[in-house]
Amino acid sequence: MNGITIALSKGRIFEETLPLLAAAGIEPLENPETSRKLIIPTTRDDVRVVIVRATDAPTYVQYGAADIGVAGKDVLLEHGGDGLYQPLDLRIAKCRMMVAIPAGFDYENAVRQGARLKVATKYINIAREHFAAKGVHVDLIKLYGSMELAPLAGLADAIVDLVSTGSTLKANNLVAVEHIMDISSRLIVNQAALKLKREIIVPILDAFASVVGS
Ligand code: PRT
Ligand code: MG
Repeated sequence: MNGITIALSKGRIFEETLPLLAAAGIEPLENPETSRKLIIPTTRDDVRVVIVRATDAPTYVQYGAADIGVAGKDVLLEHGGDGLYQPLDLRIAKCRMMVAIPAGFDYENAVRQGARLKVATKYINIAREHFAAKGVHVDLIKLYGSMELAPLAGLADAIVDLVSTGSTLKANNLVAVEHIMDISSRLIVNQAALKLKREIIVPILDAFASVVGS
């Protein structure tokens, strides 16, 4: 196609990207929360939005199936970022990557004793680096969701997960014990598309940058 395709996941990323799109004169013509359409036209003939799983956005942009997209830093660190230009921190969908444990588990002591901990997470790369940097021995257990259940069900001693309000941890009697990093979402751009479709992509990038400020 002649125009460009933007990969977005529904939910917080879609919602929080809307004001940025608006600054570039782009308004999606359907709401992905209520529509089942996965390809959404916009008020601009030369721009369409594809709705992808949050973890798939980098893959669509990497292979050029989408020209630009939005992805969390968590997702980008796990993906590796191959073939992606990441020009802008959009400062949206903010949260923190944390280590959390069941209330009452003496994590500090276990670490001090050199115990081998079982840690459940969707974020294997981030967790591996974090514990390696601390010199803590861990067995990582890959999960695809509901990490909070793992310690309660006896699958793991600790989890590595995203926390925003903290209410999910609290509701499951878990406490955050380590802050690994702050997370926000970034604009990702296919490197070939940036060259071939410069005249469309660069003004959108500038419009986003003007909203985000510096
Ligand atoms: O939900 P789904 O399985 O479809 O996919 P997803 O979770 O990958 O997508 P989505 O839309 O939920 O998340 C997209 C991006 O939003 C993530 O990649 C993060 O960069 C960012 N983000 C910001 C968050 C959160 N805040 C967040 N709170 N992603 C997930 N959560 C989850 C967290 O994993 C935990 O289960 O919310 C729960 C904790 O929330 P609080 O408010 O109770 O602390
Ligand atoms: Mg989610």
